[in-house]
Amino acid sequence: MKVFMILPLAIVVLLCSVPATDAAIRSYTFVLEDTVYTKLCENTTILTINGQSPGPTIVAKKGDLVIVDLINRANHSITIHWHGVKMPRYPWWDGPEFVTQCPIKPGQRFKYNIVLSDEEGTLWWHAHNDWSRATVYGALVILPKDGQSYPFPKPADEFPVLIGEWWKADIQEVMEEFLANGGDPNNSDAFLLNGQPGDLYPCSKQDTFKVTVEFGKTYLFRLVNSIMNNIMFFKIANHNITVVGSDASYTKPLNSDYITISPGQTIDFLLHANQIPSHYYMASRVYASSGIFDRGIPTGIIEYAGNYTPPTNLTVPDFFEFNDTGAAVAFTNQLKSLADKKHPVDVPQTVDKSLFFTLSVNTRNCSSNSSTSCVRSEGDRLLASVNNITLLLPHTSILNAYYYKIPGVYTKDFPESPLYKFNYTGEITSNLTDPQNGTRVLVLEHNTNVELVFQGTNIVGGIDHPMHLHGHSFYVVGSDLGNFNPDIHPKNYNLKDPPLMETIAVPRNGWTAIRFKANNPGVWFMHCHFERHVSWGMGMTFIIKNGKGGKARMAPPPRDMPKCT
Ligand SMILES: *[C@@H]1O[C@H](CO)[C@@H](O)[C@H](O)[C@H]1NC(C)=O
Ligand SMILES: *[C@@H]1O[C@H](CO)[C@@H](O)[C@H](O)[C@H]1NC(C)=O
Ligand SMILES: *[C@@H]1O[C@H](CO)[C@@H](O)[C@H](O)[C@H]1NC(C)=O
Ligand SMILES: *[C@@H]1O[C@H](CO)[C@@H](O)[C@H](O)[C@H]1NC(C)=O
Ligand SMILES: *[C@@H]1O[C@H](CO)[C@@H](O)[C@H](O)[C@H]1NC(C)=O
Ligand SMILES: *[C@@H]1O[C@H](CO)[C@@H](O)[C@H](O)[C@H]1NC(C)=O
Ligand SMILES: *[C@@H]1O[C@H](CO)[C@@H](O)[C@H](O)[C@H]1NC(C)=O
Ligand SMILES: *[C@@H]1O[C@H](CO)[C@@H](O)[C@H](O)[C@H]1NC(C)=O
Ligand SMILES: *[C@@H]1O[C@H](CO)[C@@H](O)[C@H](O)[C@H]1NC(C)=O
Ligand SMILES: *[C@@H]1O[C@H](CO)[C@@H](O)[C@H](O)[C@H]1NC(C)=O
Ligand SMILES: *[C@@H]1O[C@H](CO)[C@@H](O)[C@H](O)[C@H]1NC(C)=O
Ligand SMILES: CC(=O)N[C@H]1CO[C@H](CO)[C@@H](O)[C@@H]1O
Ligand SMILES: [Cu+2]
Repeated sequence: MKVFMILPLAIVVLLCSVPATDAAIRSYTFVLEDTVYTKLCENTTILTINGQSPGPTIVAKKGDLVIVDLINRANHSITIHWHGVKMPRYPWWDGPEFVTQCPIKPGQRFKYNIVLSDEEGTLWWHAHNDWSRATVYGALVILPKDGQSYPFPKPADEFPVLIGEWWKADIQEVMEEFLANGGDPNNSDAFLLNGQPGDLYPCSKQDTFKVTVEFGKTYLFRLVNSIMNNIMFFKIANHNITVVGSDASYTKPLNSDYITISPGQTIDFLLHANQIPSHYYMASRVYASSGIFDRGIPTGIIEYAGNYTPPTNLTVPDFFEFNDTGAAVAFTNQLKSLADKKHPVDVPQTVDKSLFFTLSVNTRNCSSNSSTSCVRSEGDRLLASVNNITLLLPHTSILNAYYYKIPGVYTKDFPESPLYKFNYTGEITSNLTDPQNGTRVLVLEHNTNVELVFQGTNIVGGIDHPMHLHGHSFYVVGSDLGNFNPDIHPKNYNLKDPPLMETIAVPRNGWTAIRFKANNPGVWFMHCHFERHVSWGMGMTFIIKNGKGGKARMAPPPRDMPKCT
């Protein structure tokens, strides 16, 4: 027993939870720093990992264990989430501040163990405290195991492309300001592709992101939407693309001339370099079903190799209207699991627990809070909720409170369906807009087959909500505009080849149904991946109880867990 106790934790983890014999341990050091960057003709100090934003790309193989030694040398606390990694039995390393851990303070250090299991494809990592993820993020590439290959011809090369955002202001001030004044946050000053705004923004042309391709070859692009508050369209001028994966799960090949991608989501696609050798823009633009969030088009350049005179002016691809919900939803609805012999689907065919969650942006009269001076002309402040509950995060972590049985941190009464039923997508009466608040969790038995229907509401006009679940992937079995009808819609569910995702955009004033098996014991956050919505309270927490046997029990905490005091 003593010998076992002094084994390094990583080896214990490997023994317990990484089944593959050929799995490797890979190590990275991440130093959080305050770094000055010159962009858009101005100097701005931002938080970076190893001086870079986007930070380092982590490359691993399926089933590996990746150890990230995080050293905080910045003047700001941090936590990091390994977005889409299920971390079987180890919520301790999942990252969301005050849900599964307390922040790593300046001068402190924490070793994250990224426990990979069945994920294969593209994921990413990002800060998961306050608004730090604006600049603290990077790609996580998970290759097939040795001797295995992609379910498509081997590409000539592959490139991560992260869509990001740039504020000239201090991002924490942007956050504090909108939370204090009750309005919308300030918009960023630019969108980015791999950290660069591209030719169409001032002082940016010389740094535009470029890739070189050879005519006749095929390339794999790993697209990640890392931005804070917008779903994006993405296009490559003159080219169609073939989508082959999303959220580290392969999809049936899908030919398209555009992509819709939610914050949090990843899309792997193939580009066939089959056009006249030249230079072509890859470009992205906001999709926004509510409000005007348009602020430019970030570009990168695909440069064909060879002898030709490149054009002086490249054509910017035509985009849909920024508010074209039909186009945005049509792309997402075409995604299907590969569902072949080597990549079978495992959709729960029966349901043990049916959940129905409304997603709302809310308002609250400012005069009820004398310490608030609100900027909105309506005299109210914006909030957001799931089933009419605005999440209040505690000052310790929910996981800590669960594991050490600390009373008074959370209650176990998160509603399984709305307490008050109304026409969710119809006219909204003013007595519905002010939510309740609380730190309520929903407790599930181990191995429960869950069906969860997200219903967008028309409170404050309605908007899309890219919902993200930690600790699990889920199958997206149905989605449509309007109110969900339990007598009609389940008959049309796709239980054959639905896409397996970790983030799904619930359309504006529409619904989306997902299914998953709650087989990962621990504490798992679920929230909207629009940063302003989660800051306003659009999130909730699942506690999944231990099952029978060691492999169905949550692991104890690592010894270097940051203290909550
Ligand atoms: C940015 O900072 C550098 C080094 O401090 C300085 O040389 C440069 O002039 C600054 N640029 C701008 C645009 O302020
Ligand atoms: C660190 O941050 C605090 C609070 O934001 C600030 O008061 C202090 O001046 C900062 N220190 C340095 C060295 O930047
Ligand atoms: C937000 O925008 C307003 C209006 O442009 C500006 O006055 C304010 O300083 C900005 N806030 C931050 C934190 O940059
Ligand atoms: C009142 O507003 C302040 C500032 O936004 C906030 O910190 C505080 O939690 C609010 N109090 C209540 C009771 O809502
Ligand atoms: C892209 O696909 C569409 C049909 O889906 C087709 O009409 C178009 O010609 C294709 N474009 C290229 C460049 O292959
Ligand atoms: C390139 O674009 C600029 C600005 O739109 C325009 O003035 C110029 O004539 C264009 N050149 C060519 C070769 O099209
Ligand atoms: C999109 O916005 C335009 C103008 O901004 C408006 O005319 C149009 O009705 C909107 N379309 C949808 C589908 O809301
Ligand atoms: C806010 O509350 C005050 C006091 O109860 C009331 O006079 C005012 O009409 C309310 N405002 C709104 C927008 O509901
Ligand atoms: C809900 O509201 C929508 C939009 O106003 C309306 O079309 C629909 O008939 C309403 N549904 C019910 C059941 O009242
Ligand atoms: C809100 O007001 C409407 C009438 O304006 C009423 O029918 C409804 O029951 C009220 N709902 C609640 C939750 O008080
Ligand atoms: C949310 O809860 C508040 C407080 O109980 C209530 O006034 C409001 O009508 C509820 N709204 C909805 C949409 O259920
Ligand atoms: C922090 C906060 O807003 N707490 C409120 C939560 O809701 C209850 C009931 O409406 C209020 O009493 C609290 O002040
Ligand atoms: Cu949202």
